[in-house]
Amino acid sequence: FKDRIPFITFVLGGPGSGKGTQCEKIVETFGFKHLSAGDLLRQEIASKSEYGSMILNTIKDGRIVPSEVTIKLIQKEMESSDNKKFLIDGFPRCEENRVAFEQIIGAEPDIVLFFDCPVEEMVKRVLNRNQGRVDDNMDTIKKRLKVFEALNLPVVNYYAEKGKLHKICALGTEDEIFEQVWPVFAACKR
Ligand code: UP5
Ligand code: MG
Repeated sequence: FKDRIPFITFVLGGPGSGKGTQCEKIVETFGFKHLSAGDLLRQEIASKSEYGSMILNTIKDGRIVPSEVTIKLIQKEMESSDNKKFLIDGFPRCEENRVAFEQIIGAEPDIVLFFDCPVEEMVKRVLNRNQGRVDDNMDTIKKRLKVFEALNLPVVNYYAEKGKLHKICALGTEDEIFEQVWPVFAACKR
C-alpha cells in the first residue's frame, strides 16, 4: 500500500444478521469501500475460475474456504482501490483466517463490528431472502450456524479482549440498527 495506511473494519455476525445491509448504509454515510468476502467468492464461482467448483462445494456445505484463496481476493480488491477505508464483510470466519490475514496483509483491523442476532431471526431472514443463493436452505443454514458458533465466535471474543469490538444488537428495523452503528464511525479520528 506504499504510503497509504489502510483503515480496516471487519464486519462480523452470523448468517442473515444484516452485515451486508448495514455495510451499504456505512458506505453511503462514511464513504468506505465494501468488500464482502462471500460476494467475492460467489464472483469466483460465476467466473468459472480454477477454484470455482471447490468454492461452490464449500459454500453449499457451509464450510470455510481456505484462507489463502479468500485473502488473495480481498488483497486484490484492496490494492486496486483508490479508497483506503475498507469494510471487510464476513471475514475472518475463524482464528486461522484471522492469523493468515495478519501475516499476508500485514495489518490488523482498526475496528470490528459484531452484529448480534438471535438464531430464530437469522434463520427467518435467510429463508425469506429469495435471491437464489445455494446456501439459503434449511439444511445448509444449520451447518452455517454451527460453523459460526464453533469457529467465528472465538474471533469475536478475541477482538472483544483486544478492546476493538463494537457489539451491535441486530434486532429492529434497519434504521434502528444503523443508529447504533453510526456513532462507532462518527467517533473515528483516522
Ligand atoms: N434484513 C437485513 N436487515 C434486516 C432487519 N433489520 N430486519 C429485517 N430484515 C433484515 O440480510 C439478510 C436478509 O435479511 C436480507 O434479505 C435483508 O434484506 C434482511 P443481509 O444483510 O444479507 O445479512 P448478512 O449478514 O450479510 O447475511 P449473509 O447470508 O450474507 O451472511 P453469511 O455470513 O452467511 O454469508 P457470506 O456471504 O458472508 O458467506 C457465505 C459463505 O461463503 C459462508 O457460509 C462460507 O461458506 C463462505 N465464506 C468463506 O468460506 N470465507 C469467507 O471469508 C466468507 C464466506
Ligand atoms: Mg452478506
